[in-house]
Amino acid sequence: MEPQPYFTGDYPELPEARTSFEKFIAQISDTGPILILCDGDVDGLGAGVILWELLEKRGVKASRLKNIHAPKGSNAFIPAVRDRIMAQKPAALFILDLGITRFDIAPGVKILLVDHHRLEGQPPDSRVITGYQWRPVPTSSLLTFLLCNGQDEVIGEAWKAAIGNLGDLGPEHPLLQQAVKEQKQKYIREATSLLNTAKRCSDPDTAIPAAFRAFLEAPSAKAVVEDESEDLKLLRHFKQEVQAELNEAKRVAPKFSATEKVALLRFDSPARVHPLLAQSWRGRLPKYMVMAANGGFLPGKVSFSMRTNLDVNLLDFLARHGEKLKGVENEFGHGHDKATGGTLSNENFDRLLESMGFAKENNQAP
Ligand SMILES: [Mn+2]
Repeated sequence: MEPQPYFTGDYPELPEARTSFEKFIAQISDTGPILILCDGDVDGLGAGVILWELLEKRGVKASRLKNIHAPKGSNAFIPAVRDRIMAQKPAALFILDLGITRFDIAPGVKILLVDHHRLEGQPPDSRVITGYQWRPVPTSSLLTFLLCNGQDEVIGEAWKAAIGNLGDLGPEHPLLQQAVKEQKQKYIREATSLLNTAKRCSDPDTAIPAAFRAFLEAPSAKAVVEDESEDLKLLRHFKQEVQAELNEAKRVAPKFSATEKVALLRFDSPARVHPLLAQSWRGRLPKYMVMAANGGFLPGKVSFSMRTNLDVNLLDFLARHGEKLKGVENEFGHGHDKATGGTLSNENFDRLLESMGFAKENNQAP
């Protein structure tokens, strides 16, 4: 997402969204697990820990709360995630920062989705609160914080919202700004970078739960940066891995489409560095859509990210070129107008590149 202009007021949409949020909370039964399924980047983690804190403040026992994530490289809206959810027999399910599709992710369960990506339908009988059409578009962390903080109950967690918001380059907000000042910008930045490692490293299935625990328990941004818990030590190890993988990927030279304004960076890494690589090339190639394509993240697949400074809608662009691909619903072209990506089989990725005007020999990492 683009950095956004300073935002001084509250959203006109917020009162109605808060009413909807409170209605959902009020109808959760007194027993049974409450699941928080959130994205593993800092925006998703921030939203998840703030919601957790609010529920605890409202008297929900921590033993009822469970945090879950989608497996490495996968979308949340898949049968494997549904099976994990249903096995818990939850009283309620929150889905945060994961996009919203019509997939029936938890039949019969009370579901609230909080998000800021483009809406693609919604699960049957679910409740949706999305900021996709709010201006400026809030991140999921900011939106969740605003929903939870109607009565100042999570004001002490504002710094966590600030970290999530920074991770997704969300709009500035006075309450978050204040928290950043109190916590010191330096620690906010370093904590953001460390926690963001969880989804980017080669083993997010281990690292994301560690990051969620560390973030939930941390008394301050400084503690995230300096404390020596096992979870934080693990994250620091992964941070070094991601840095090394990114440095390696940065050595790849771009190739250019014969028919579209697309620059391709094709490489192989076990870490999720393709979004970072696309972002780092976007400013250097302002007249192109940048596509960073990683064949080493998932076996037999290519994971890619697209970013651009051009005045084009990448979601529409991908949808146009993806028309001829088979069996790829849910695997690509989600997210934001200027920041998207996906995962395709090697065969489908070849077809996509061909459609975009790349010769076949470009489809492998150098
Ligand atoms: Mn987000």
